[in-house]
Amino acid sequence: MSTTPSVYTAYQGNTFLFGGNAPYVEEMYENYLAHPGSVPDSWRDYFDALQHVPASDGSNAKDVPHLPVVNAFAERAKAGGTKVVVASVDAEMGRKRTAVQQLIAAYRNVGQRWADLDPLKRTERAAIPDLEPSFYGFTDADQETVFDTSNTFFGKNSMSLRELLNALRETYCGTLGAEYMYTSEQAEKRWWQQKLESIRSKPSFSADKKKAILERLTAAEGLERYLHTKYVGQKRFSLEGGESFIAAIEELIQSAGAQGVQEVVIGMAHRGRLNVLVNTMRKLPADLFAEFDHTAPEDLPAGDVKYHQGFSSDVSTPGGPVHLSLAFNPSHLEIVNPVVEGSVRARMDRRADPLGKQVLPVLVHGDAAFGGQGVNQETLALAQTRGYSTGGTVHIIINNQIGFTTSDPRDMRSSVFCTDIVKMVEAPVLHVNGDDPETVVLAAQLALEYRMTFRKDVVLDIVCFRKLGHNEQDTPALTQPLMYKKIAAHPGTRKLFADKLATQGLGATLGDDMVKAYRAALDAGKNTSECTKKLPRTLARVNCLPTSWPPRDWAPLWATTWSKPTALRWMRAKTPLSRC
Ligand SMILES: Cc1ncc(C[n+]2csc(CCOP(=O)(O)OP(=O)(O)O)c2C)c(N)n1
Repeated sequence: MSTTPSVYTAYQGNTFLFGGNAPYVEEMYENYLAHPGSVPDSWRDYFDALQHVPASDGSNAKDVPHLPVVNAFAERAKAGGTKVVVASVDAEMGRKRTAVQQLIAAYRNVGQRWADLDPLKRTERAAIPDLEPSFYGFTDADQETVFDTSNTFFGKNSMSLRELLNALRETYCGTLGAEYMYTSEQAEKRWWQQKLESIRSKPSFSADKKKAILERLTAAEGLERYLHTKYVGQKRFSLEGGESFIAAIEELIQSAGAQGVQEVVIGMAHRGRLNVLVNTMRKLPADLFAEFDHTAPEDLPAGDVKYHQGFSSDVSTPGGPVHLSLAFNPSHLEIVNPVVEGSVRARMDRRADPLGKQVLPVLVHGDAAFGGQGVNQETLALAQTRGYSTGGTVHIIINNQIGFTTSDPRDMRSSVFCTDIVKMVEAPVLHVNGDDPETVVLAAQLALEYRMTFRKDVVLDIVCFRKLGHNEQDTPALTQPLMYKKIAAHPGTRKLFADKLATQGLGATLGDDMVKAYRAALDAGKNTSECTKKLPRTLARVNCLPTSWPPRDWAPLWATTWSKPTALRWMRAKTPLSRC
């Protein structure tokens, strides 16, 4: 084949096509020419591209499979016709090599459906035929056969079928189930394969990091339990069962700060909001308690106002202080999301930061609301547009597997995952078992790294459970007796993780000591870690204007009047705002 210099240059790095791999690639090319669908997607894309390279005689002639031609000569030779010598083609071995590539592709494509994601283990997982070697005709006799694995990132160019299967199952079917193969960007697919396969989707954190994760879980659980006993029956939309979320968002903010992000704008609904206020944004517990006690300087009206207020603070990160803004939100689930995106875009424009290197939107969703509210599809549709892009949003789903009182997957939605709407923009999704907090934190790191590298949306789906009712006035054991029987028997994510660290020798009393320390801090109305700067309460303030920014001329708007009373006056009338 003759190639133009640019094509030659493009293929120059493909050394994997040569040497010992050449016969294998040739066989796969034969298969492709006969049945394009029989080879893995990545190879099909590659061979498709070859079809546009002109033939060596400059004509438009297309390649045809050689194997039938070779076989025809062999048949003629056997029949005593023309005497020819043919190369021995081990067709069965060739078929197996192709099958191994199909097996690898199957794990990358649908491994997440067999992943160990549900802490409650509520349903039997349906078998997935294409993840089984027998589907491709492999038997036990093939387990020790060594195949080429240079197309993977397991660190070996060849592995036995047994070794390869273990690696694939660890990477794609453990407590992290990744979905990324639907992206049309080859570079992104390879990026995910490299990230996941090179570590087999397993975190390897230091003892201090593990302790820090346990501390966040302790804070998350500790606040909920404290409020539960102190303000009996008052609504707080408990996060219990989903404590890993607090570890994940902390990781996101700390890593974002380390990578140069200066502002994080968060949109979220009721679930876990008080926890984010105190444990993530470092609102003083004493201020929160004052709201429950109705002794706050700004007495809040009845209803769910605590769950609608915004907040701002600056928290310390390895890269310096990061400004956090939690957007005010109404009861209408998910509707705050485009507002957050608009706020982020405005901050990017003001900072002259067109790629969103300094400002990060984080949207926190419920599993039922995420796919159910069309505003998410509309917001996703704007995600990569020139006028509205925010350089990629990190979405976190607190997937407690229930929406109010609907918990049976057959009644909840028609798609496999609650995140499936993001496939409209090919956003990758990391589903992760909330009972494995270290992997949740690893997934948060990967999600952020993807967002900072490719400037696109990414989803972290934390599969967890809801320990209590929808709110504290709901008795879920009546409406979901089976689910809540399992939940009642669950010791709690914090306890499981504390026990795990104890068995690793990190301290038999570590967990209990942290519980006591957190409780003592709450008794004193304090946080266990302070923010660097407390900003005026309830003011979702936009600060840090660069001095170069020209002052806006507001004079033409001075005469503007409103015919209706303002929201503030309406709030002061103590009208309950919602039932949420
Ligand atoms: C647009 C809208 N529809 C319905 C409701 C009523 N509502 C409040 S919470 C809720 C269930 C939400 O479930 P999920 O998204 O899974 O979040 P969770 O409460 O389980 O964290 C519903 C239907 C609402 N507040 N807003």
